[in-house]
Amino acid sequence: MRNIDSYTHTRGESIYLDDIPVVAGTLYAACFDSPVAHGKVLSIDTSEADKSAGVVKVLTHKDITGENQIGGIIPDEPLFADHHVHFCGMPIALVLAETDEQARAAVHKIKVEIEPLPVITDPREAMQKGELIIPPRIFKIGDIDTAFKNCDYVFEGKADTNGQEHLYIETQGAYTVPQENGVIKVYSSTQGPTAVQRAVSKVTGLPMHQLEIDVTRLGGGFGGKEDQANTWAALCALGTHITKRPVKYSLHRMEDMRMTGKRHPYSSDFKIGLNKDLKIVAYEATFYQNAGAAADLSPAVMERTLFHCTNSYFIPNVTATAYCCRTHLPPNTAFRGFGGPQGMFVIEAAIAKVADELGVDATVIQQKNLLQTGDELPYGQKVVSEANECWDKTMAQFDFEAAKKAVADFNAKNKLQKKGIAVMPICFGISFTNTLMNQARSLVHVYTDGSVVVSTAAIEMGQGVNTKILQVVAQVFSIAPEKIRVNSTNTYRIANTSPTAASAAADLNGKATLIACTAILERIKAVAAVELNVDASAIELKDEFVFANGKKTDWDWKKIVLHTYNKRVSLSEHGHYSTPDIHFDKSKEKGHPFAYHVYGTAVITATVDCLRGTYEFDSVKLVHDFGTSMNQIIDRGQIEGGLVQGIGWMTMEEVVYDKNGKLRSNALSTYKVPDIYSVPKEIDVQFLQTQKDNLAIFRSKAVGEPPLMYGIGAFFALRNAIKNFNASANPAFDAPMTPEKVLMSLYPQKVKILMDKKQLV
Ligand code: MTE
Ligand code: LUZ
Ligand code: MOS
Repeated sequence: MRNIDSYTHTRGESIYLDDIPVVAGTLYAACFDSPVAHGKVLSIDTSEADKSAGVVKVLTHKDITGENQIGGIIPDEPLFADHHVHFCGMPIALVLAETDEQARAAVHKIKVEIEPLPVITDPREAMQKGELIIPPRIFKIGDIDTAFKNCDYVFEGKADTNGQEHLYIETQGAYTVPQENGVIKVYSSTQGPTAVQRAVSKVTGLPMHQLEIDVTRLGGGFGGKEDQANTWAALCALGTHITKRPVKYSLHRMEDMRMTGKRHPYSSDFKIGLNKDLKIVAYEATFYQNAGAAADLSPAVMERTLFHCTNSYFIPNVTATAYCCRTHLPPNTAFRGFGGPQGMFVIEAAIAKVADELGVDATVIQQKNLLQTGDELPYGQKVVSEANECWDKTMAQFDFEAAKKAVADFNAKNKLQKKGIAVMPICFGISFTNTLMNQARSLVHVYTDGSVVVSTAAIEMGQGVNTKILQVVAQVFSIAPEKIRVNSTNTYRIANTSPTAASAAADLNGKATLIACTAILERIKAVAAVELNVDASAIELKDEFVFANGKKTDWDWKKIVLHTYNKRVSLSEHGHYSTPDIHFDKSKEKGHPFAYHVYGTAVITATVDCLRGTYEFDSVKLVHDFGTSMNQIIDRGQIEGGLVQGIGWMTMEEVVYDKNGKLRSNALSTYKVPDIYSVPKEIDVQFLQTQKDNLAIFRSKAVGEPPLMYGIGAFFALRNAIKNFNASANPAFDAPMTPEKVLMSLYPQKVKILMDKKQLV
């Protein structure tokens, strides 16, 4: 089935936040944000702005009617700077004016005096200065000290990954409209309506029931709107609460890039030990996470790094330590993979290091250490593994040996172009690592004409979750998709929602919808059974007809639905689902936090232009574990999109903050994301259809985040191509591998000469 949004998307008729028709009297908001990363606020002068044309009010921390606090996990993040600023882009004042232009013009008239304080942008420096947001966490299995002593090979190294801008096509924003009795309706471009509701409640001082959050869809979130949509909603709602007028704020791209956090950069150290058979026996990793100026979701992201520090390998002795380091960057936040990719990059770097040192193929080491069913991960969960199935199918399906030979043949024939090939296996845990978040609700109404409306907590952000929810309804009732509408996500219909995140939205909300629909169906069947004088177990609904004992009756869907209503039997249900059997004990760092894991293996081939340092990806061929895919069109789209996003992170996307904490890559002219020309020339996605897990909806498996991690293979394919050009090259494990870095890595001797002469810095 095609994505149900494809018709309005292609016609430009889909409604995003900025498309909502504005109510008369709407005010427009614009932020004055800190130009300084760290400093003491000496004065805020809004007098000129107050007098500016069209300005109704300028808000600062003094105007907050509730608490000046939007921290989600830890209350450490003021909405407005009060006495200090902690990052460039931190809101200091909000102008409310009759038009967008007037609001933005007035922002320039605000004068703020800030006394600069020392700025930290590097997580290792933050750690040395004791700037930790939470105490370090350590995941441990076995005993590395003894294990390292008995290893035949031990290698150490450093591996760094940079941030990543979410670059959702729709920027952040909110629109708040006053209702009667002080209620505020909040339209928000958020993945987490309840997080918005809580933040607005805290900042305004209004109870949660006075706040209706409504979300039709997002033009992309990718984690960037899991927590960070709260700011704009809180700002607008405060404006509405104070002025009693609607307030709208839709960020400009540069505001969005400057003021919001990104994927966390990490700097990490590793030590890896193997025996003669190339079995990894011991692994030690230390992660320095660049959290930015406030906690935001960093502690949870850091936890997921630890959960994924061994990727899809079994390692009996592991100690992994992570530090959540406070710096003066905008608070970094969720981004597809949520810390997992950062952890997985380091183990892949460690394996590449071993390969370099021993002169063996990294793939040999990868393959020998893949997880088997029953293996225990460092956090105590024993896995049901598809790692070997995915690997073996990849090798066979794509004839890896022939591909390797083709690369070698090409390299033998070409001097200035070199190819590299790498294999990237993935293993990603599905469930929120915070167990309590693994719950969802779904509200289903069947109307007397047989049409159905369903509401859940799931936010549609392009990933197709609404289509999957609709498929659940269609399948349970056995009715046509045209009879079903998926409603907007609204906190008056569905309360206490978990964000649409952790790839679990279709699982959790799909299951809740299954429960709700099944309950209604059972009631309809009972009514039909009486009418047809058979046992309820003999009734079936199929293709919009009632079947009794396998025989089609003349009761169609519409007739039986109306009859159920006439019998005063409820055609509505509120279903609740919570993932069974998951738990995690933080005091021991052990448990069974994930419902299941998703696996896959990709082969990535790159060609490097060794004169220019530019590159192309010839192909990415992969076998992915979809469980039993519910929707192959959507799932394929998720694989392709996630993969390209991962390649972008690993290769061309370069977030640059200067040492004063100012974002230099602050627009699309200085921040390069993959476009259609940088997509691999061939992407071949093969489905490993398994049936093992029933913890996801209809035995499918979550698909949203895992494919991003195939992109890590792009880094290693490039690195291999560089080494195929210059065997003495030793490119650092420092992503992204931009063309500049490739060029420098190709000619280390020349770079050294230039550096010595100070012609290159
Ligand atoms: N796909 C699109 N098109 N747009 C998005 O914003 N977000 C990703 C992924 N795929 C995203 C996307 C992220 S970060 C997550 S967690 C999942 O979708 C969330 O949706 P799901 O739980 O329904 O998979
Ligand atoms: N958000 C969250 C997430 O709060 N907990 C998680 O485990 C998670 N995982 C991935 C993405 N977002
Ligand atoms: Mo996705 S990072 O869980 O929003």
